[in-house]
Amino acid sequence: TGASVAADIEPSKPPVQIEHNQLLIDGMFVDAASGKTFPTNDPRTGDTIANVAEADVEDVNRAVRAARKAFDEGPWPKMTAYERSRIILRCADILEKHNDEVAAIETWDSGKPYEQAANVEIPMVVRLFRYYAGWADKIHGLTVPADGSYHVQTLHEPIGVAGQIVPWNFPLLIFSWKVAPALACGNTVVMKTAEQTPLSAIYVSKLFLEAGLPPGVLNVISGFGPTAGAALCTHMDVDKLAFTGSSETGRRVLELSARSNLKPVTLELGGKSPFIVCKDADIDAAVEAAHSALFFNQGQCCCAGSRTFVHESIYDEFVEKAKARATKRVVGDPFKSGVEQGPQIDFAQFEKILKYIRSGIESGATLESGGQRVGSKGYYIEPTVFSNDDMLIAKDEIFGPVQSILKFKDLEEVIRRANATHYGLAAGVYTRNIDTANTLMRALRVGTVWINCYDVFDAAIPFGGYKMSGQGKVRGIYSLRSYLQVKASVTALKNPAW
Ligand code: TXE
Repeated sequence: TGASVAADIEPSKPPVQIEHNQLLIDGMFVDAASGKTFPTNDPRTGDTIANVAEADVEDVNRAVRAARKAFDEGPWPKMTAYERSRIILRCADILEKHNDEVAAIETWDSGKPYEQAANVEIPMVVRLFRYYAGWADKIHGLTVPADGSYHVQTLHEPIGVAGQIVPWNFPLLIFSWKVAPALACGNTVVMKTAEQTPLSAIYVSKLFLEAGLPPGVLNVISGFGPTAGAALCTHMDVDKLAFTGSSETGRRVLELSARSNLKPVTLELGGKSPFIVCKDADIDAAVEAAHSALFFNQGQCCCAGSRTFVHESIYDEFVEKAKARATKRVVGDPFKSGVEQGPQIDFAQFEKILKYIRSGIESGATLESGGQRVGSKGYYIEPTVFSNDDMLIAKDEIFGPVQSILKFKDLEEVIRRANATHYGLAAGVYTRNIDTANTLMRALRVGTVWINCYDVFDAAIPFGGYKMSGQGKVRGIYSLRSYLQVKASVTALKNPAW
């Protein structure tokens, strides 16, 4: 067992300095009203990178006031859509210029491979802002042919102040999924970052101010869920909430909305996504895709392909190859070139994952490879593969580098088992048969089906869960819907003949 790792991973010095650690409220960087700070840690060592301002109710109130003012008095929703579009494009341009620094901050704070942050994630954030900048001046309503002597039209208007709460697995990417469509539609934003990863959003919000984003339009606060997060959810002046995180906290966010002003809520929650390998699949391609579907980002993906279903006729060969691939996975300091897997985000996640691994072993699943921590420092875990398991580890969201490979006999059975979960975020299908692909694509109750590919993310492709994986969509045209109100305007006609 074991991955290709150095026994102890010496952390390299990150190629960036942390200069910003405050809250952005009304275009100014300020300390928390209480003066409190909290440490954000380096997952490679557990050491503190920086102390950042800890927002609480009073800071949320200040941020919402600023966002409210920028919405009600302008300039944001009042300027022309074209001007808004140009400012958002300038934000994308300035971010692109600082790609490598932002990627380094992201890696330092989250433990994800620097090459992944610098070559994939930050460029995707830039692309996303450009995509939504393009929408800003293409949002318009309809004229409606109603009965009677009336002129009827619909106006698509921004909702107002959007409260947004993001997790730590893709700190800036998920920030962009929420901030970009909200701004494009003319809303103003109060964004609460995850307590594990506050640094990249603070840095980027500074860049956005330089790009000309007016004060109050985007306010960024760092702090904890039950304090700052809950204050945002219950605020009577917040008009809309968007949340990404665990299903449990998503439920809490809905409750808090219900108890306050019934603000509409979009949720992007957890998953236990099936990855189905049919008997006629290209096995080597499927092994590689299933591997990366699960292990990408240290297994910390809401859409991780965490139940690998393989047809019985190719099961043994698949397991052997999946195990060989996992054993070759390069685990190490995420700043080092060629490293595929860094540490898990924090001690709590690290412990949770090791507990699930122990539970897999105890409940009789076959441990094919991995299963241990790596080194003695930080939160590194071996890429772990289980076979013959239909236990707890194949049901709960583990959110770590643990692949469960399950055996199936026929399509009907795999459809039933794939759908037998409260989650419904995504699915992968590997087959060379178009009919099999179509059957699975239509039968799976999930928000995204990837056929002979996985984790294809694009600014234009909508993403969001069925069932308890969420409500509403991020990205693409569908996300605009959750940031717009529809007003019907009915005017009586004086002279119906015309
Ligand atoms: O999530 P939380 P945690 C899953 C994954 C992981 C588990 C726990 O299985 O192991 O969730 O992670 C804020 N009111 N996912 O504890 O609590 C919090 O501050 C308002 C899946 O980190 O959901 C943070 O900003 N906000 C997931 C955000 O919610 C509250 C990504 C997410 O934290 C709050 C992350 C409250 N009462 C974890 N409590 C995905 N879908 O990708 C917390 N928060």
